[in-house]
Amino acid sequence: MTQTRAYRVCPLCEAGCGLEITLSGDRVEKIRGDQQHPMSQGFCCPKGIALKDLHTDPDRLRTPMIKENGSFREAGWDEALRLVESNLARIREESGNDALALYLGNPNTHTMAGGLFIRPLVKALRTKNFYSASTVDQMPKMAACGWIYGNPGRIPVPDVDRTDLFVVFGANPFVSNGSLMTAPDFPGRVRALQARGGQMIVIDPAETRTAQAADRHLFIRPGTDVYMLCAIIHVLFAQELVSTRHLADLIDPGDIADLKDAVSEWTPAAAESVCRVPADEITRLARQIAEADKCAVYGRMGTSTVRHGTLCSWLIEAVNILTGNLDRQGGTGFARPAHVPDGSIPKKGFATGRWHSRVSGAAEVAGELPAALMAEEMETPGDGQIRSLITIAGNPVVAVPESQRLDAALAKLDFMVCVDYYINETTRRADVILPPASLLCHGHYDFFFHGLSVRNFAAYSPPVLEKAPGEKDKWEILAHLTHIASGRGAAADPGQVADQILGGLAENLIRAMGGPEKAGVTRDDLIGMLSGRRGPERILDFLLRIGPYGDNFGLKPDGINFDRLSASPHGMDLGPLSSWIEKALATPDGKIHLFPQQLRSAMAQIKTPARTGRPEKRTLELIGRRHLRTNNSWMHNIPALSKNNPCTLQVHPDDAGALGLENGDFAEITSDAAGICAPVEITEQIMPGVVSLPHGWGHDMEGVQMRVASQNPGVNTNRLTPGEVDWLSATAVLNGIAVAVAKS
Ligand SMILES: Nc1nc2c(c(=O)[nH]1)N[C@H]1C(S)=C(S)[C@@H](COP(=O)(O)OP(=O)(O)OC[C@H]3O[C@@H](n4cnc5c(=O)[nH]c(N)nc54)[C@H](O)[C@@H]3O)O[C@H]1N2
Ligand SMILES: Nc1nc2c(c(=O)[nH]1)N[C@H]1C(S)=C(S)[C@@H](COP(=O)(O)OP(=O)(O)OC[C@H]3O[C@@H](n4cnc5c(=O)[nH]c(N)nc54)[C@H](O)[C@@H]3O)O[C@H]1N2
Ligand code: SF4
Ligand SMILES: [Mo]
Repeated sequence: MTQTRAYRVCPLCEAGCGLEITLSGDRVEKIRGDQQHPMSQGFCCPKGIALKDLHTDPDRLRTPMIKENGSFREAGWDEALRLVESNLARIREESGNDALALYLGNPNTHTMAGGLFIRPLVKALRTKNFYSASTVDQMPKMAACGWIYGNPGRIPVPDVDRTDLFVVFGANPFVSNGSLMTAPDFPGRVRALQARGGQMIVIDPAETRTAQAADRHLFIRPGTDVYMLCAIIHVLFAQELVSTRHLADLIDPGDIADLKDAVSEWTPAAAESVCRVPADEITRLARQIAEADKCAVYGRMGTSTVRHGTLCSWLIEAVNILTGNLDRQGGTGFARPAHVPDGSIPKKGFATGRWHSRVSGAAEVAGELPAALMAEEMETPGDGQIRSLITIAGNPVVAVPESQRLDAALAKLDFMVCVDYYINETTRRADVILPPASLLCHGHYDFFFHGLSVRNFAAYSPPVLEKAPGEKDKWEILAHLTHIASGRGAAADPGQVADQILGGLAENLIRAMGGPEKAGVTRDDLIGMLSGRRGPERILDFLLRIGPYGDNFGLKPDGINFDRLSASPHGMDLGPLSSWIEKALATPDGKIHLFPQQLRSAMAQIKTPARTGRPEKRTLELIGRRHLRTNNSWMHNIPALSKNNPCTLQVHPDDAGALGLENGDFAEITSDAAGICAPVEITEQIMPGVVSLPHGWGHDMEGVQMRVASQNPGVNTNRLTPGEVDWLSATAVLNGIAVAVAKS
C-alpha cells in the first residue's frame, strides 16, 4: 500500500511540537518530529512518538460504557446520553444546580473542543461547584497576573530566544518541555542561549536535568521561594538597582514605595535562615538580574503549588517589572495569538470571591473553587451538597490532595459521568463513560498555548484519520452535555451549540461596529463567508479573520484565515514577541498594578516559614517530580513509555544514612494525611532534608482497566498531600509536605 504523510501538532504537552506521521491507508506506520515545523524543527519526545500506540491501545475505550451491577458494559450513544440526561435532570430537580459539580482535567487545554465548548457547558450548568486541574497547577500565576495586568489570561512569557540571562524558579522544562511557556526543544534553546554568551540559573530543591544544564544551580528549601524573592527585591532597592525603564509611566510610584517597605525586613541574611540559600548567592543573583542587559525570570510548579504560591508568582512578575524587563525584547512579553483580536479582552480588571465554597468558605477564583476541597463538598450534608460529578479529561483521584478521601466520596455520589478514554482511578467510579474518538481523529489548534508561546505562531492540523462510524468528536460530546444541562435534551443536534457560539461572536462583532447598518453587513453575511467544517474549525475561521493578523473578512487581503492557515501544514511563524504593553493591559486604569491591594495583607503575614503538616514529628519535606516518559497520570498504559518504573522515593545520602536506608529498600512515608510505601533511590540530586516522589501513579486500585499500567502501578503521592489551600488563588499546596520516612 502506498504511504502518505500527514503533519500535525502534538496535543500532549504545551511544547506543541510538529509531528510527521507516516500512514499506510489508515494504519499509522511511524511518527517523528516535523523538520519543517518552524518552532520545533524536528524535535519531539518519546510521548509524541507514542501517539501511535495510544491510538491502537486495546484498553482505550471506543464506545460509551454504562455501569450495571458494579461492572461496565458497552452501550450506544443514545442510551448513554439518555441515562446522563435523566439522572442529571432528576438530581437537579431534587437538589438544585449546585448539586451537579464539574471537574475539568488538563487535556482540555490541548483540544479545540476544550478551547471553545467548555464555556457554554459551564454556563448551562449554573453550578458554583466548578473545579479544574488549574487549582492544582497554575492558578496562582493566573490570579497574580489577573491582579497585576488586569486579566488572568495575560501571562507574560520569557523571551528565551533573545535573553541574556534566564532565571528559573521551580520548573524543569528539560523534562516537562515547558509550562506557561510554549518553547519546543527547550534544551536546544538553552544551548543557543549559552552559545551566544548567555546564562541559565536554576533555583530548585532538586538537581534536575534543567539544573544540570544550567550555569548555576541553587538548592532551596521547598516552599521558601517567597522569602528569597523578597530578598532579591530587597537588594534591588538597597543597592539602587531598580530601573523600570519604559514601564515607569505605567506604574504608580506609591506601589514602588510600598513594595520597598514590604520587603524591608527580608535581607538576604534573613532569607538565608529560612531558604538555606547562602545570602551572598541571593545578593549575587539580584545583581546579575539587574545588571544583565536582558533578563527573564520565570517560575512554574515549584513556585505555584506551594504554600505562598500566589505571592511567589506575583514577586516573580515584580522582579521583571522592577528591572524593566517586562514587555521588552529578551525579557518577558505577552504573546499575540492569531485568534485573539486586540482589544477583545475587556479592560475591567480581575476580581475573585464573587462566591464562596459552602463548607470552608473558599473564595472563587476565575470562576473556580479549590479542587482540593471537592471531597468536603461531597461529604457534608446540606443545601448545595454535591451529589453528582461530571469529569472531562481529568483524573482527580490521582491529581488532587487527599486522594483516598476523594475516592471514597466519589463512591457515594448519586451519579457520575466521565468523558474519558480510559477506565482509570477516577472513571472506575463513573456510572457512564463517554469516550471521544482517538486523538488522531480531531482537528487541532492551540487556543491556549499560542497565547503563551515564546514566538508568535499559529498552526491548524486537520484530523489525520477519519473517526470510525459511531464515534464522536470531543466537541460533539461537550455539546450534547450542554444541551442536557440547558434542558434541550440528549437528542438535540450538537451542531446547534457550535452555531450558537458562532452566532454570539458574530453578533458581538456587529455590535462593536455600531450595528448592522453602520457595519454594512449582518451576522449572517459574516457567517456565510466562513469556511471549515461545522464545529470548531468554522469558529476558528471567524476568530482568525478578526484577529491581529486576520484578513478582516477580505478587507486585508493578505491576512490570515482558516483556509490560508490550513494551507501551511507546518504552521505559520508570526514573528518574535513584540512590545505592546499599553494594548495588552486589561486593568481599568490602563496601568500595571505592581503591588495589588489583594496581596497586601498576605504579604504582611508571611513571617512564618513555610511548612505543611506537623514539623515536630515529620522531619523531612516531600516534593514532586516529573519524568520525560510520563504525562501526569494517563500514559502509563503505553508499553514503550513504561519500561522503567521511575516511581521511587528519592533520598539524599545523608538522610538515607541517618534513616538506615539503602537503595531498593522499601520506605514507609507518613504525612498528616496518610502513609504509603515506595522503593528508595539514594541520590545527591535531591537536597538534604528533602525527599521526592513523582505524581500520577497508583494504578493498582480495584477496578482500573489499564492492563499495562496496573502491572507497574507505582504509588499515589497525593494520598500523602493534606488538603491545604493557598486561599488567594484557591490552589493546593503540593510541595513541601512534612513527612516522616522509615524503613518498612
Ligand atoms: N514529561 C512530562 N511533561 C509534562 C508533564 C508530565 O507529567 N510529564 N506534565 C505537564 C504539566 S500538566 C505541567 S503543569 C508542566 C509542569 O512543568 P514544570 O513546572 O516545569 O515541571 P515540574 O517537574 O513540576 O517542575 C517543578 C520543579 O519545582 C521543583 N520544586 C518543588 N518544590 C519547590 C519549591 O518550593 N521551590 C522551588 N524553587 N522549586 C520547587 C521540583 O523539584 C521540580 O523540579 O509539565 C507538563 N509537562
Ligand atoms: N502531587 C502532585 N499532584 C499533582 C501535580 C504535581 O506536580 N504533584 N501536578 C498537577 C498538575 S500540573 C496537573 S495538570 C494535574 C493533572 O490532573 P488531571 O488533568 O485531572 O489528570 P491527568 O492525569 O492529566 O488525566 C487526564 C485524563 O484525561 C484523559 N484524556 C486525555 N486526553 C483526553 C481528551 O482529549 N479528551 C478526554 N475527554 N479525555 C482525555 C486521560 O485518559 C486521563 O484520564 O495533576 C496535578 N496533581
Ligand atoms: S515535547 Fe510535548 S508536544 Fe513535543 S512531542 Fe513530547 S509530548 Fe508532544
Ligand atoms: Mo499541569
